Amino acid sequence: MYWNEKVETMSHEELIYIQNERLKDMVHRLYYNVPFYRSKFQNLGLEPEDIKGIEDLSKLPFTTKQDLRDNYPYGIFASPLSEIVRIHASSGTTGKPTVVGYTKKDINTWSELSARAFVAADADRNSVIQIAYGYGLFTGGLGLHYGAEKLCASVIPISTGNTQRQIMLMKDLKTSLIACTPSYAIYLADSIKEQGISLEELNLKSGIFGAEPWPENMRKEIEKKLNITAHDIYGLSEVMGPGVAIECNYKCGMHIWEDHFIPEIVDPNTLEPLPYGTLGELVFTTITKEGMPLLRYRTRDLSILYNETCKCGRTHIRMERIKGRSDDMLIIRGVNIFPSQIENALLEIGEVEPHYQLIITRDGTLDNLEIKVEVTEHLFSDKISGLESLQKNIARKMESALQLSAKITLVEPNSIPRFEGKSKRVIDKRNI
Ligand code: DLL
Repeated sequence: MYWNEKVETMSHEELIYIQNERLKDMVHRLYYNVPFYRSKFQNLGLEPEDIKGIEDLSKLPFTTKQDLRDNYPYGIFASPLSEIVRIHASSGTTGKPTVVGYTKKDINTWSELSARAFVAADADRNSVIQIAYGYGLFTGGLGLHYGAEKLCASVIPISTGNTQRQIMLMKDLKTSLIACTPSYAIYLADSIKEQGISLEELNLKSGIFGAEPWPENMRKEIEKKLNITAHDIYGLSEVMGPGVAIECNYKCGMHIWEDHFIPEIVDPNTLEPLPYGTLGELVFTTITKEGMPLLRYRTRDLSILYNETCKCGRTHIRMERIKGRSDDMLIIRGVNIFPSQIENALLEIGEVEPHYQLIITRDGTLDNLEIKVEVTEHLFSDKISGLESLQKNIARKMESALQLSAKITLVEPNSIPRFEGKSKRVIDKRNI
């Protein structure tokens, strides 16, 4: 089943034709509307007319998260604010978030792509879809919500948290598709079992899970524990949020909607494009977005592209599940965290050394973050009450900087092991 059969199964030649035309339009639009891109072009001695189609893609400049940060908040927008109807934000590398804006047309496209994702996961207008991704600045909730409504399914916009209520509504309202992070899916499954609810009492058939990495054995576990078929869904706020790519029932990679995005795999060190079938960094060029189109956006996600046609009939290229990152971003309980955000927050607090260590563990299915922080010599010899209030202060600041609660452990000066002068910042014990 398809949501948009004509587009989802169109021939490679047709797709390439569409990409060529859209790319040329996009390049013109960015050159004339976004000073940031115009100066990038000028620095490369590139004119919009030099781009005749996707064979010229590698001539185009890359865009990085740092570029978004340097142009915070609206510098990369290609539409005036009067045309922007929605703003989302994701973690930046330091204090400020990465801001993205969508026009009415962008929201329509996003809804179309989310609807395609739901249908790929066997949903239709008779489905009851429980969206347990966060609604808010995070793109998961609202992004999928609009797609589910477009499909005319019945949507339960429950957002995250309150597992008791999630389970009660799932049972009473006969949810047939659940959308949440894979780790929460396992937590839900375990909680359902603990409550003595049998799977026969539920109407669950499938789920779409993403926003964080999850290995194949986790899919098996979710499918078994919930008796559903589990689909991987990928996306990122900068490009479009969920709806960039989804697995079909053959689960041999996620189809990237190539009528809207041109993917590439590049070597993260040399930035040279790599052939299909090779592991490298995923890069996206958006070819229809109006609000904040991006040329060759470096996702920092490591994956592989496969261009052989899939048995499902969809012709759009497939990406392998995310294999890791080419930077130090961590995803903890579905929240993206950069160690530099923690460093920044600590520097603002003072009284502590900028030496810290992040210890991430998985307790059953949920992630825990412990931040060990070295305090100054002077403070360490201070009264216990002083240390306690510092610890509380750090915990509060971290929660507001990261949008995630962390256990704060204050440690003696010089107690975090140093390697070549630097402390080992991250100890990830989750094994994913
Ligand atoms: O996580 C969008 C999303 C929402 C995707 C709901 C899927 C479902 P950001 O918060 O901007 O957007 O985080 C994007 O999350 O660069 C990846 O590192 C990671 N990520 C997203 N989906 C997957 C996935 C949303 N299926 C960052 N597998 C991306 C592994 C994923 N990592």
